[in-house]
Amino acid sequence: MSQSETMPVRVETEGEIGLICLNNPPVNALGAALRQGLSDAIDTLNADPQIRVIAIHGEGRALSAGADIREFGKPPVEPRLPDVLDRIEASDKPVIAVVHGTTLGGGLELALSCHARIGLPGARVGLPEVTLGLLPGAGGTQRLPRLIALDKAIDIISSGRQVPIDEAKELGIVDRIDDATPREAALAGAKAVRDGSLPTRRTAEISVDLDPALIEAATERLRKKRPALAAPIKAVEAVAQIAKPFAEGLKAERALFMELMDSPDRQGLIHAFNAERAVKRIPEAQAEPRKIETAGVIGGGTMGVGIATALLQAGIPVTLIEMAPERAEAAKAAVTRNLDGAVKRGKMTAEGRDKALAALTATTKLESLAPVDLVIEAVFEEMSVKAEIFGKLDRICKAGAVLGTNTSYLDVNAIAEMTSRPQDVIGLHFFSPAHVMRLLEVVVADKTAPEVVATAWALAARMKKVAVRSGVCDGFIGNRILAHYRKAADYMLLDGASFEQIDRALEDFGFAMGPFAVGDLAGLDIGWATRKRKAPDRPPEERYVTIADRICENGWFGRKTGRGYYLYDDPKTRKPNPDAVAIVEAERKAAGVTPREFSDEDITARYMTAMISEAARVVQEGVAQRPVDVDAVFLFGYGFPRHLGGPLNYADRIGPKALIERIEAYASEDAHYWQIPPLLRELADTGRSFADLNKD
Ligand code: 3H9
Repeated sequence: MSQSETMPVRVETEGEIGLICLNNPPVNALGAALRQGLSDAIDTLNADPQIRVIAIHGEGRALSAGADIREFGKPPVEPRLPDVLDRIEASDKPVIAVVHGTTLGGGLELALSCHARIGLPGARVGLPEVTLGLLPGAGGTQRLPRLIALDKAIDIISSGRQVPIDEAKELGIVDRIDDATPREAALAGAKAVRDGSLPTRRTAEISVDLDPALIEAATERLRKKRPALAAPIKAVEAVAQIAKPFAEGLKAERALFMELMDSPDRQGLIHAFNAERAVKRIPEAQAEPRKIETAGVIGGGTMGVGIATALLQAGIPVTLIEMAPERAEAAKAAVTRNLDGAVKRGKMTAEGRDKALAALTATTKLESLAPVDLVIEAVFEEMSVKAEIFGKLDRICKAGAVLGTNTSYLDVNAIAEMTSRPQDVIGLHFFSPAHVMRLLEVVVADKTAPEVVATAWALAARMKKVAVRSGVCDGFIGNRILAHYRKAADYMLLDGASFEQIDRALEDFGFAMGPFAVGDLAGLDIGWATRKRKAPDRPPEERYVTIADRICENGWFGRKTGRGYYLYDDPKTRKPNPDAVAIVEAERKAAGVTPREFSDEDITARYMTAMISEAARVVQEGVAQRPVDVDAVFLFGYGFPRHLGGPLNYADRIGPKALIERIEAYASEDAHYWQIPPLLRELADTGRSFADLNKD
């Protein structure tokens, strides 16, 4: 017997075996129709007197990636997943599950509710709910600790990590591993149950001892490590409910799950998950990408070395160009160090590193780039230097080669015009360190060909990076917005807040580092050079804070010089640099400012409002396609706190009306800086949100 191919659940019988196949592409998410189908299938097979064993398996990529995320935040639809899983566990006939692909969340909870589990090679299992601001809400916190050691269960549930199937077997999550197709494994497993060679049991009936010390230690560790995140701590609290009878434990888990479902962090984290996927939707998605088999990188500085490392890690041979032989050698040594680091961190095997290094050529001859499919220029950020290089590339490179520039501010249209083939030129803006940071801002110039844009997305996928489409403007999406809100921090510093307080307030808010500490880390000379470049265009009415320039004039560029805003005698500590504090005081005096107090709330409100204001302009001008593209840039390139979902997702929490009120209040101090972006006004007038714009 077989049902329609389009049903999310198919039932088949073979003699005494009933097979239930989940078929809900792309990842067998456990949406309402699938839950109903699964529940009906269990009932049907239980009622069939011929059937003795039931086996559940999945079609496609995995058994199931869990609950359907798209249903979250909407009114619940029956049957609820926990009820369906209880029904499976209570089945009179033994039910087994075959775990293949990446089986996560509710998908693993489904397997845990079965009476035995078979894993396939290459499968991974996990309960990633905490990464979405939730906890396993369909029995995962009650069943996993019954099946495996409590400390291991706490680790898996509170970290959300994916467990390779061999480890899952060792821990006892699956009973055996079978090298077969999911359907074959389901049939073989069911036969083994029938023959008695695969024992079955109900997980809920396994007795368990709670060790409160493990719960306390895990809670304490999570409080220290990630104080801003509620979900992992609540997940451990749910695990502690195993001390109660199973049904009561499930009830308590449900209550904690629903509490998290209502939290704004859950909404922010799921937005972040969706943002990574939404940025793939670009107008050029249908264009055929060009083949990239070899690449050239021009420039052996930090960026060039990072980009070369990332390309090599993606399996693309690289020719790296430097000006002098010793600089080419130094660049090669730096790539080697990066790859060694990747081996150390378990990101790459030693053989992989050797293969990558064999695919690297470092040379001074630009002509070596004649045969490559892609060039990424990463030289000094100066238009005349870039212009010369692109003129040469135009003469050297083969027809159809993609010519990328890693500029972080300069006009990609102007760079493209240095060649006779502007259609092949594109901005590929990596973030430092380029082999670690996930963001790739792809700057599409006026004449960039659609297939060149599509090539950038294909390349990003190979490099496991998140590509975001940006139009041309000074600084593109990220650095343009940064340049604006960074000024808000400088204004607060001049007006009376200390750089230490500003950093701490923003770190408490959720940023990994405050703006002054970030400046010290990145090198204060970088911002200094940009300010000097932009000085001629600075409007006379703009307030200009000179503190950073004074610090740089002393040769204090941050960590690399041992001092900046902070002192770095001991690399682990950060103490305010008393000379920087003196400069702040002197500049306040020189500007005639009487310092005033700022509360931490005021600091974050001003900083975030400035960020949102410029982000709204970037969306309105079409530099970013949608608000979600801005969010992705900040989540994957600027360390924006993931649970806050990105600047414009966070803006919806505050609302356009409240943001406008803030700007109006701040404008009484500085009407040039604090202007209401027209898009914000439009949203306030029409009652719409940035989330609505993402759907347009
Ligand atoms: C949960 O289970 C709660 C329960 O404890 C309790 C309930 C009561 N739902 O990532 P990809 C879509 S919470 C809906 O590009 P990959 C995804 O958006 C859930 N859709 O592929 C994309 O759509 P599009 C716990 C989902 O191979 C498409 O599938 N589970 C879901 O790189 C392909 O995805 C998780 O947190 C979903 N659950 O990676 C797992 N999952 O094509 C979340 C994916 O329109 N998922 N989609 O852009 C993942 O981590 C990855 O998607 C996975 C595949 C590793 C599975």
